[in-house]
Amino acid sequence: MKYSKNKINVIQEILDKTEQEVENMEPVNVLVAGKTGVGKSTLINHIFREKLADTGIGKPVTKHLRKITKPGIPVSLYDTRGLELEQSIQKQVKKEIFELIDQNENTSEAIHVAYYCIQASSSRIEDIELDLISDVANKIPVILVLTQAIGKPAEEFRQYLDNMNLPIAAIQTVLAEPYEISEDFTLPAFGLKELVGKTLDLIPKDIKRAFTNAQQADIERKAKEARRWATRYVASSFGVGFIPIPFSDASVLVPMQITLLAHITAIFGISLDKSTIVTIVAAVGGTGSATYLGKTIVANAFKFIPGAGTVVGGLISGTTASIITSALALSYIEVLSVISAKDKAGESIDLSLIENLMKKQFKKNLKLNRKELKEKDLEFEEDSDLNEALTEYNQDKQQKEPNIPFYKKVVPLLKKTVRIYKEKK
Ligand SMILES: Nc1nc2c(ncn2[C@@H]2O[C@H](COP(=O)(O)OP(=O)(O)OP(=O)(O)O)[C@@H](O)[C@H]2O)c(=O)[nH]1
Ligand SMILES: [Mg+2]
Repeated sequence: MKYSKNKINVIQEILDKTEQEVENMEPVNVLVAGKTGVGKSTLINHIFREKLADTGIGKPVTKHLRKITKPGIPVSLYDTRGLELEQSIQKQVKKEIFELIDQNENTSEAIHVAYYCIQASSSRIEDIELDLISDVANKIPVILVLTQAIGKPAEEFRQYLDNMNLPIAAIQTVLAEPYEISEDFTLPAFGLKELVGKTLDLIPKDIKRAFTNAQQADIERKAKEARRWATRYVASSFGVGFIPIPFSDASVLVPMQITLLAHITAIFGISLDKSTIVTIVAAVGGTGSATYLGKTIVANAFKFIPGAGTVVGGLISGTTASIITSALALSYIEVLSVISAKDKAGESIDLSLIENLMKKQFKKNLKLNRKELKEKDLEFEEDSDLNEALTEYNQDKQQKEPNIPFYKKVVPLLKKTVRIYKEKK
């Protein structure tokens, strides 16, 4: 291995490795078609990370097709326009779409799935759209996405389309962005997680990793994938054949920890800057130098593992190494989930809270026994650990900066006083 144990800069290594891994992922290629204004860009912005439709680089491929990409996100999107215009233009668009699909077939640019978007409230679908959908569906899997779906009419429209038995792979109603019905009632977004699930069912196996990374609608799924991999990695690194190492040489664990953190970051799909990684690593290790990191992580961990013995002169067995490394992985995944959730909500993160959270989760996860670890790997839908981590973060934030406006505290008090006064009278 190329690094020298002492000089290695752990943080930079994690960042470089992550970047390289994402770069090596074969991207998922998605065609997003539909008339103007139906909500294609809104859908893209909410399904994928970093508001891709707004912040990605859009490059015209043909007159009516645009390719959107962004470094660090393993996805290429093809956005169409012009389908609402006169027939001759519609024909042209159709031709361009077919050429795109055909030209790239069996290459790394092959389109893996198409989202055909129709506004749910339009409650009708034109023949030209039906033709296009059928023809595209002959070549690649098409998911019919009913956008801006609100209430019963959307559901009825979905049923109507269902009954048409179109040659499509799936239908999904979505509300990508919450919809404000009145000042005090907003319809929450829905359907995106389901769309992610349906997409993953349709794309080739080797592309799933890229899609999981690029999407942001289902954070639990990212966590699940990362845990599944980490559990296997830990088992294979520290299982049978692991020779106990002296504590003084705990830094031999560091290369594995770097691989672990980098790979989790790549699976997860999250753009971490240097300062965030520094914070997270510092929370468990203290510094970015390898000798130190290995020892501090282990020393920190030893304090919390029941029956692990003393640090000084002690040997680190495979079991201990695997407990420590699993705890590191799980805590890191929980923290990344919180950061992802904040990113998705467009909120900035507070690094000192992240540091606290990482410390707390690490301590907690060190105490898990092996059976609990296994169960953790199997959890999927309702992810209590991720929710807990998020609640923990939010509570700390509340405590740190109670941001309830003054009037919100005073008005209820005044109301109560008036009520009591009235009742007394
Ligand atoms: N609340 C809410 N508004 C949406 C949603 N989808 C689309 N809209 C609104 O509908 C309008 C059009 O959405 P876009 O995403 O720009 O539509 P588009 O298909 O990309 O349109 P073109 O780029 O012109 O083809 C915008 O004002 C959006 O805010 C949604 O899920 N929820
Ligand atoms: Mg658009």
